[in-house]
Amino acid sequence: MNSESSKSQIKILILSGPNLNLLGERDPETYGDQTLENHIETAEKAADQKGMTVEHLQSNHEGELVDAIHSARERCDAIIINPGAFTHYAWAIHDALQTFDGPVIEVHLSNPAAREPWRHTSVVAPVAAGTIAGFGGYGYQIAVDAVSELLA
Ligand code: CA2
Repeated sequence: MNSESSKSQIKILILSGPNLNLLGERDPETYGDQTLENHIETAEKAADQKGMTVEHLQSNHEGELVDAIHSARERCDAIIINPGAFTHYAWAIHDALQTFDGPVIEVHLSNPAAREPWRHTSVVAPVAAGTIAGFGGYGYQIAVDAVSELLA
């Protein structure tokens, strides 16, 4: 039973960009040993505790993520997005997110600011309410809590 039934209709779209489907298989020193499914379960549990629901799409294709953002305009209240490497150059994702009325939370497992210089720029950050980076899968829980606060 949800603890805050008044929020039962809030739906969060979680988007995962390219290569995140490989989590748990490679690079555990950078991205941890959890799978993407584990992270989505974390988000689902956090959302359920707040009376919210989650849907998730992972795609390696920029246009598919853009289409999902367009579709969310009619159906979802917030977007949590880890755009993967699209973070750093995908202006079509920036533009699509700008058309979305609800809060957008940018999540990164690693801390791109502490990595190679080309990761220091995010084209998503200017259209996000905020960015959570460097906390691994815990970032998804923080992001769900942030959505709850922003929509309260
Ligand atoms: O830290 C993050 O969450 C990133 O969004 C991950 C992206 C990277 O390009 C961003 O700069 C920061 C890369 C995702 C690739 O995921 C992999 C997972 C397993 C093995 C290899 C790559």
